[in-house]
Amino acid sequence: MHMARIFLGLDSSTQSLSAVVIDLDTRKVVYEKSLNFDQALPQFKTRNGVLPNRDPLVKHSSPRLWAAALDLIFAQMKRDGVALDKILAVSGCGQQHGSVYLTDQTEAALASLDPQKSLEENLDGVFARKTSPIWMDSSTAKECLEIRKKLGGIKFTASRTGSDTFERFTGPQIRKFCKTEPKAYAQTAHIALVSSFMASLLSGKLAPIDFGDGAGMNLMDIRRKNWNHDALKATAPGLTKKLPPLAEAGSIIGPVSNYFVQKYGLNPEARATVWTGDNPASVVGLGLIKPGQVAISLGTSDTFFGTMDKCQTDESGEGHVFGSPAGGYMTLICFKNGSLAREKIREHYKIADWKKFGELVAQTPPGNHGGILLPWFEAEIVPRVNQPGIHRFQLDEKDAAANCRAIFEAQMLSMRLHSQWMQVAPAKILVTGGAANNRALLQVLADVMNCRVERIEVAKSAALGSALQAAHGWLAADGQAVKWEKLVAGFTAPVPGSAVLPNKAATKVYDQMLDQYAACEYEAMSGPTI
Ligand code: XUL
Repeated sequence: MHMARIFLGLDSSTQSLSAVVIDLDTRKVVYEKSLNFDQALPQFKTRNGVLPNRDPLVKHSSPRLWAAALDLIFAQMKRDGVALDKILAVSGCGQQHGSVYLTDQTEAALASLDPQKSLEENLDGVFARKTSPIWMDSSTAKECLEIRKKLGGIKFTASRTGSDTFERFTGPQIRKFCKTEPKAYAQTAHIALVSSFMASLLSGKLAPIDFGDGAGMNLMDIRRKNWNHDALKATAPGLTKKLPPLAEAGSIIGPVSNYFVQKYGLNPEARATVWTGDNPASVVGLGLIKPGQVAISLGTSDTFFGTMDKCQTDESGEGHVFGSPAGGYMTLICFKNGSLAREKIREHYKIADWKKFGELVAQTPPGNHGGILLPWFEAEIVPRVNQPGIHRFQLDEKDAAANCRAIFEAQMLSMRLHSQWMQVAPAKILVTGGAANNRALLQVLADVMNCRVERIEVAKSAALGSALQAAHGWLAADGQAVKWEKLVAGFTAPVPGSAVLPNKAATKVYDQMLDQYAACEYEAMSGPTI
């Protein structure tokens, strides 16, 4: 009898743990579940997955919470009748940059997880630090400066490690821990990322860190894909011994821990594989496999994802380069003033809804008669703007329609300008997120980027990408290596009929407008708010 080929992908994100089960033969997602940390595990007292802290710059969570959530999601899958005994491999992804500090008792504890106890109980004596700094933490400005200086400035830091130093990145976080809690640092035998910590629980062994999540640490050589000794030295003493090896996402660690077999009926033959970060997993879940493929998420912040075969890094230090689970590289550029900024404009002009917003945009011509609006309601990541401010150039503040067009044109021109360093000319751009439902906005995007745009619906793209990663790793180990493109086909198709094509005349307008926009950015960043 033909055995169904079933794979499990998990996503340990900031606020929840999600599971996606795929059937490779029917090419269907057969199960999806999300477990919200605050609701399911109130004893940890997190708010939106974060522990309360008096210092607004400090954002930590609890590694015990993540372990407890893993127990809960397996119990839930068992209750829901998921065929856990048929799963061939498990992979996953975690919120990037977050770190877990483990004692020298960890290996023994992982190797003998007792199914009679909870995972949390099994981990007594394992944590050298009770809490884990996560990606929302911005308390390491000083450490960022120190590491960047030792590595020779922004350009060198970015070209070696894939990114400039950022406060949320793991290296600066480790340095701060070492400086402020030297005793606990000395007791730390192993440092894991959220992704490798979760993979360690599943495999019952200290798991490697993959090239995707490893690149979010300011510690990995982005080109050679090994630990960069200069970066390690610049960060903290004795780090070489504390980090696990690096490995490809999805590669097999070994069989799943007996704990999950005994307790939840997971297939004893199921393979535990190397996890990655949530953004690298999303790239696979969105179907971005070939070099030059691009997706834009128009969400709370706007995010630009792209794939590259050769490693290009951003000399200005604004964009990040991570390894892609599908081989090659991916970039992530995050624009903080996304839909929240659009919403501020909508509210300011008392526009009833997004449909009306789109109609107003459509009433105005591409290029907006030269009117430009820089919408930095909050300090912006790209370009680096520390001082929030709204800047208008040749734009009448009273003209609601022109302001609606202006904000979105500026956001798209900014994306085009600040993604040029990647040197990729995409054949099409996939768009996701709330604003992707608005055709008038998609037309502006297509025109500014001079590219076909298609909408893609991707709830749980990170967990789906992880399930596909599990399948890829399992097939490769089974001698059935399969091309990524073939693997993702059918799981990640754009919404039929959603294509928007660029308008040649409009594209020409934006080609000319790009320099003017860049000059406005330059002026706004050095000059007064208008
Ligand atoms: C990426 C980043 C976030 C987290 C969210 O650099 O910090 O996207 O990965 O989970």
